Amino acid sequence: MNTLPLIGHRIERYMVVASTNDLVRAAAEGGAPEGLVVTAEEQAAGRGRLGRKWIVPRGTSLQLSILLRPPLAPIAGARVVRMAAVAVAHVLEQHLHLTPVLKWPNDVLLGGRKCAGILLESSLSGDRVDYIVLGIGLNVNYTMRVYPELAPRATTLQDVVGHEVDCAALERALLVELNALYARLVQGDVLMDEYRARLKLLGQTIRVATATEILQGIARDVSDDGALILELDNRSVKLYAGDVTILQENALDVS
Ligand code: BT5
Repeated sequence: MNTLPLIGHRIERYMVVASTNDLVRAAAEGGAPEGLVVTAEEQAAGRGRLGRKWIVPRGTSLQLSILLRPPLAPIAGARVVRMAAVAVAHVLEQHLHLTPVLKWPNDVLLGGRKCAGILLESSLSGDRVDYIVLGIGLNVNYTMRVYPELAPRATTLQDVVGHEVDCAALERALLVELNALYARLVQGDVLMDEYRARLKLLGQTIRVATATEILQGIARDVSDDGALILELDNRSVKLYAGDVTILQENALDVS
């Protein structure tokens, strides 16, 4: 029986797809209502940001996409990413008693390694969001040793807890959590407290590679609209996208 109120009121499950985000996008274009969830055991062309690949062995993990039509301005996209990161973190904390850390803009880390990634793709009409496709990948029941090239910076729940985890229960908990957080989000709660509390970056000396430049400075904050506020020698900049490397952990500032 399906008792999920909005997100997950309808769940379509596939064995193999190119990308779950593509199926949700097609459904959205066809007028599907928000809350549709598409899951896959395997993605032949799972993707990350900027054309990067998301690679997971078949049948081991959570790979799902969600259709949302938030009554919010386009800037709200960053809030939806934040919501997803916080939701994954809550589930790992509450169900597995782990201590995840969030890395701006879209990663969930365990022991300094990425265990989950979030991909948001949106369609805008005028100054409103038409739809958002929220893709979430969480590495569950395999060992990252199968991907030596990823292993230095990536991990799985099995690697962290030392045994297999109930993937279906995890998915269920994630959808329940997303429903609760989404309800708050559309009522105007930007979920900053939960996000900041888990954001390792603040106060650290970091390097950020954006599409056009590489900047080095101290991560001061993240704004409501999702920008990283980076303090350079003589000014601050707001960055909306980029890849972060922590250069130095400044103990005094660790939150
Ligand atoms: C992300 O991109 O982290 C977004 C991942 C979103 C995946 C979900 S699964 C369901 C939905 N359908 C899709 O097609 N995608 C979404 P980004 O921050 O760009 O990170 C991508 C980078 O992470 C790659 O270039 C690799 O270095 C690394 N990577 C690839 N697979 C990984 C994995 N399973 N675990 C950790 N890191 C991985």
